[in-house]
Amino acid sequence: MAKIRVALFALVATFVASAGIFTFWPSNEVGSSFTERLNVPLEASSTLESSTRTFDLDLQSGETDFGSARSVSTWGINGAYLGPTLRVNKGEEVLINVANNLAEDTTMHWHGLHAPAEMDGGPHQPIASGKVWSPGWLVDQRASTNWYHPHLHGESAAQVKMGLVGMFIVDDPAEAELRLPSTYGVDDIPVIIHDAPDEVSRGNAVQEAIRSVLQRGRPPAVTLVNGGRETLFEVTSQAVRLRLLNATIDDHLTVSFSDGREFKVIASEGGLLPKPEALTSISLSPGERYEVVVEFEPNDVTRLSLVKTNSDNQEADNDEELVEFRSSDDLADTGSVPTTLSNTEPVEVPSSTRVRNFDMSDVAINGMEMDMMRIDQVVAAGSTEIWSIRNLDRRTLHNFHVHGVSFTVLDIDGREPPAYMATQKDTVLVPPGTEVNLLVEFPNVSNDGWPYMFHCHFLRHEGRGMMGQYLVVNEGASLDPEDHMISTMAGHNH
Ligand SMILES: [Cu+2]
Repeated sequence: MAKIRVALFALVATFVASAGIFTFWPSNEVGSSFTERLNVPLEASSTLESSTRTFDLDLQSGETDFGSARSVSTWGINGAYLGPTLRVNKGEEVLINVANNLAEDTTMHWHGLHAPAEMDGGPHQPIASGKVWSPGWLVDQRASTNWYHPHLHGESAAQVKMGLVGMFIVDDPAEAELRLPSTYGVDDIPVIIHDAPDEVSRGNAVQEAIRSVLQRGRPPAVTLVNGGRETLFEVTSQAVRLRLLNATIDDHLTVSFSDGREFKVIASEGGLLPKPEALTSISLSPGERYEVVVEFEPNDVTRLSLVKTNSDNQEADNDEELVEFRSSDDLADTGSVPTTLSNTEPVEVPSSTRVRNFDMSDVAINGMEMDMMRIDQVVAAGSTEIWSIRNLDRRTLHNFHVHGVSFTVLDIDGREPPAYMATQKDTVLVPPGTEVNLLVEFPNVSNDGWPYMFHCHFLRHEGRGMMGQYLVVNEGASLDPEDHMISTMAGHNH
């Protein structure tokens, strides 16, 4: 082994000397230089019958050409790669028929949606190959940008990478009244930032050998936006709303524009902020979403730039530009972003609020790795608690995602978070050595027997065990996990 390493180092040294380190792969592996159009996922078709909106999703395998010489095998929803954008109105019942036409079992989780635990699509709702799963619920939450992806225990990272990712947008009248840019695909566009399938990132055999020495088996992910790399978006309006989603497996992203221009953050994961906040860059850990509005002059050009840091807190050796925005000479007037976006009540925390502690370290939470059959926490329906999350690791990045709820970030190491990060989130970064306190409002509806997940959304960690389960039970019922069972233990078959 040592001899092989020496030989490979020699090989690497030769390449470094001749080609300049890191620059020769894998960015040339995947298509173009800002000439191909940015793909905008289609809006999923649906039928509306007596206030039930029904979608049909077909999970399938296929082949996708990422612009290099060969096509690679990919998975998609209603297509070969990625999925259509689901769109529902607050107050509608949604019914989603998810047909698993893959050769493997999977699940489909509605990340950010306040669905009943039994409909949540977590590890307890597997969809066997060849089967259809049809969850339904009343959509009772604010306008917001959410997403859907598989959550099969131990397999989330791999299945997300294959392409099972789509956006899930909730609309409501209050948001519509603001007249924000909202013409889908024209001035309101999903920006799904995600990893290309491993087959693309791996590159050729020589690159693979070099990588295995330099990066100890950690494949550098090729990052795509809506399935493409270095694509072009032709701007036809004075302002464009970008719905940013970090759907990568393991990268903390900092997004900005190549010319440093300012943009306005208008919404976080759970919907509109109280007021817009002007920034020149914004960070998203895996699973996080922000909506931003960026303005253009006629004949204007800028690029969406990314800086990536992986969960080992190593910054990738690049400052990638992924989408070019190029405006025409005659831009539609989109009006300006209102100075007030929503009326969010200031948060009051009663001193009697129950506090639960979650210590994250390595791939465990409170020293325990995920056990499908173990209930970790029990909360009362309609209650509010403080969840205190600590990252005990000295170097590793973690984040914390809670299913079924939105939370307020009370403080990060005792300091107030920036306003855009404070309210209505469902995923938050917990940097090494940091304590983040969340005020979590639990669903009013109990779902005893069916747990919700909480976990690190760096999916490499989640897959190795950094996840736990909580039950929402009727007010007054025992909050002792020992007094409850998971439905699968009671013989439910699903
Ligand atoms: Cu983690």
